[in-house]
Amino acid sequence: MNDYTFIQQQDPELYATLVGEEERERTGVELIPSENYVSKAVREAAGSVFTNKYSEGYPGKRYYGGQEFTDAMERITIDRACQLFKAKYANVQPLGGAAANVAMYFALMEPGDTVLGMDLSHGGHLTHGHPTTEINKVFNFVRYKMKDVATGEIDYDELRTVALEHKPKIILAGFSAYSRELDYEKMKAIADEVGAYTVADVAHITGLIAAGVLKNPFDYGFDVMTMTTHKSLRGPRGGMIVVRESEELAKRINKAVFPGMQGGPHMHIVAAKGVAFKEALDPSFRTYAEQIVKNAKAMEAVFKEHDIRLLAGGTDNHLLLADVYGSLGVTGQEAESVLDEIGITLNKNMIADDPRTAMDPSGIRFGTPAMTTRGMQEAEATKLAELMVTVMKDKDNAELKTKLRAEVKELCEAFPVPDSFVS
Ligand code: DSN
Repeated sequence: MNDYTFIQQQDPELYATLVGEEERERTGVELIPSENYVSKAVREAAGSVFTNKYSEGYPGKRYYGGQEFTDAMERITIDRACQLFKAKYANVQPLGGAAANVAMYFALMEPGDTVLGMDLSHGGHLTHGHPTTEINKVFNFVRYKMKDVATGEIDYDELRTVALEHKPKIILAGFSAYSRELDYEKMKAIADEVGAYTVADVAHITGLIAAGVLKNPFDYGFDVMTMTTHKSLRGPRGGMIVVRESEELAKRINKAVFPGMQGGPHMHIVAAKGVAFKEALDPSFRTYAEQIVKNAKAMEAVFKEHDIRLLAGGTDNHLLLADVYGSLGVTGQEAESVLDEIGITLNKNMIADDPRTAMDPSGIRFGTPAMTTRGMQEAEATKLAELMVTVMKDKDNAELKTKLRAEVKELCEAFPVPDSFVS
């Protein structure tokens, strides 16, 4: 069953952890909205000989020799990235989403300049300037929020007022715990009014944008998108920056990534990105992305039936945020733990204006990219949501948990993770 013959022989200690993780992923349902299962082809590329190579620079302009195949491979990956996101330029070297955002900030701004981004407590991300981050010492971050937590509508009037007052260099759209579409057109109009760049951090919704299921910020004139490649896009763990059309911005971004922030790019991961992008360009990927949203809607329906408060009133994308403490008296940590016990993995999460703490908040965040990769559809999404609600309502019932654990295992056996996604 395993691909780890050599590790098994030479390193039994580490091998045991790989076997454990294989088993965990095989027998449990992954509902962390930022996780997914990649194809065997992506894993082959990620474990390939490109890991041996130093390739500082960009195709045709490297600092070391021996780049015939790395150049060809990176060019293929860049071309595919541009096709997926309707971009003219792409930098496929950022090591992750945080690295991509930091490089983007330095490319577009001078220290002390201002970014207007979504408040973390309303769904934004740490790298959008949370006070605990290093980047917060370099740039000035001001924030926008939802106007109405019940609908998720962003307060665009307030966003404009803050923009006029603080004159940000960047208006940053994007989130890691928000379930509605954004009005990119309005944000772009406000950015034009104050002379700001428009950047969308689309890390969570990359796959949905690439498939055309959610709006592409570039269709509304946004300048840049930053992202990760391992979430709904179903690629290897890594980051990327794409530029709609400005060569000047693309050059500044390339300089900021290397030599500005990073050393040798991880060429095995760049190759794996290329493989994943080809999969995402296949027409079957659109069907997958549509199903992600249908499955999230099916889960939404169950939570609503049980009167469990959903932040933003529901979802337009792949994720949901539920106020389990307010609705069921179960904390986010308790919910995460009890769901873990029955083989459903998700994460506790702060909700907007949460009275509790980050380590034991009021909410849970869950989503459908990974379960949809296994071929699960609305019936399975509904069943999973019902299992979740049942166990959260009776979290100390050991007999019930044993029964539900068996049901989750059975579901997983019926929907194994496929090796390949292209026919
Ligand atoms: N850690 C990722 C997430 O789960 O949303 C983003 O940073």
